Amino acid sequence: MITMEDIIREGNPTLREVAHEVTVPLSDEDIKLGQDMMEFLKNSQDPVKAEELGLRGGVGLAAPQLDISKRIIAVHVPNGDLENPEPTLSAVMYNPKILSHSVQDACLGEGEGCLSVDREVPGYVVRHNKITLSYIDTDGVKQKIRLKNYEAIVVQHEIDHLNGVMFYDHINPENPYALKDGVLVIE
Ligand code: FHF
Ligand code: ZN
Repeated sequence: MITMEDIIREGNPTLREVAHEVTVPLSDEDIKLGQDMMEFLKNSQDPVKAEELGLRGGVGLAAPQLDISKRIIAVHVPNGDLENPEPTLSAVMYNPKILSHSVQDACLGEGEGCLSVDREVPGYVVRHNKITLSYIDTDGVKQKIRLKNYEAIVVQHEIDHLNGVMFYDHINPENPYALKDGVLVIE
């Protein structure tokens, strides 16, 4: 089981590496890693388990955050409705790739945080509002999906980890809340 002790923090050079593609067909080891990453996200969003295990709530996790330099991400985005547990997006993605993106940009009004960053970094993290993405799923099948708004932002945060990029690399150091015209602010 993955816990916070398995997550490396900023300063660890693995977080700045470009991670390696995984081989297809997927190895049993890579399938197991993906399953463990998804279990972490679900546990981290379960108030009882998160408290027991001391987990910080997360909607995404990338293998480099576990000191494993492979192009594997997990995303589990809750829909916000406590009545309906159906997540809006829940997937383990191997070799995810952004094929195209919108001209329009977007950012989270609250800014971003990271499981590998134990401090608050204020400011807007401007990303693409819509992305078309390909990836290999847990069954080894190639998928192609379109994402927008929050789901697209989360996946871009995770793919950044595969390329050694941290969320604060996108923040304007002079004016962290400067925004160009037309950027969608997601509240
Ligand atoms: C998070 N947590 O998941 C943040 C961090 C925008 O690479 O967003 O570092 F638990 C992955 C509902 C809404 C339930 C929000 C992508 C952020 C990715 C993890 N929590 C949440 C929730 C959250 C990072 N990460 C603040 C930990
Ligand atoms: Zn992160």
